[in-house]
Amino acid sequence: HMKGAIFDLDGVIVDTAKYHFLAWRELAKELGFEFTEEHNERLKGVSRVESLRILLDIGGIEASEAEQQRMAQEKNDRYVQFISQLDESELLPGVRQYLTGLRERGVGIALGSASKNAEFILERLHISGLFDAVIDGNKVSKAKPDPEVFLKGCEALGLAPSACVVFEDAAAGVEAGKAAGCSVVGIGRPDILAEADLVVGGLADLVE
Ligand code: B16
Ligand code: MG
Repeated sequence: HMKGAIFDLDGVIVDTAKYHFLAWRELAKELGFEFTEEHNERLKGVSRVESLRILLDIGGIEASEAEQQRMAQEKNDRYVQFISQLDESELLPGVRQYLTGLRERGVGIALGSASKNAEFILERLHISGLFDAVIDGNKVSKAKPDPEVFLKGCEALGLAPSACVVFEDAAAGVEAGKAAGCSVVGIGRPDILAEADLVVGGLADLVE
């Protein structure tokens, strides 16, 4: 019986991956190499600094700590420009209906995202009010697949992990949810999310 629900952001609530991609691709272009959508798959659910490390590795580029900080900042500035344009129309199908239904049933709702821009994105999408707690990249020190983000989500909801369900689109996130002791619903491809207890195409599939 589900008492709490913890949602990943990118890929579950909204497709921000396309904006991360555009911002990273611009940076790669400046550095003199092409960054493809296939490369971008490797960055999903991964933190900003780790994403940069992967990108530099793809480009075969070495950069000092200070240069890396500048690059991450530059990428984020571009990304923030894109997400400043977000509105409700970019909510993935079924999100508002599913979360509203959970609230009506008294289920606690939390966000569990790696993004440091999560609060801003929820505001842009006009869904901040649907969340009882927001655990994001500013509140965790260990990235998924470490369970920290979801353990903190359960704690913020005042619930045991066994009473909570995690909704995730990335393999590392599914792993993190299981490691926290939660049930996990995978959003996306069953072959990639094999560890999940259930896999659906999107939250729309769960709306009654
Ligand atoms: P930021 P999630 C993740 O969001 C994205 O999937 C990943 O591509 C991004 O690098 C990460 O957030 C950090 O985002 O640069 O905004 O702090 O899937 O954990 O909601
Ligand atoms: Mg995600």
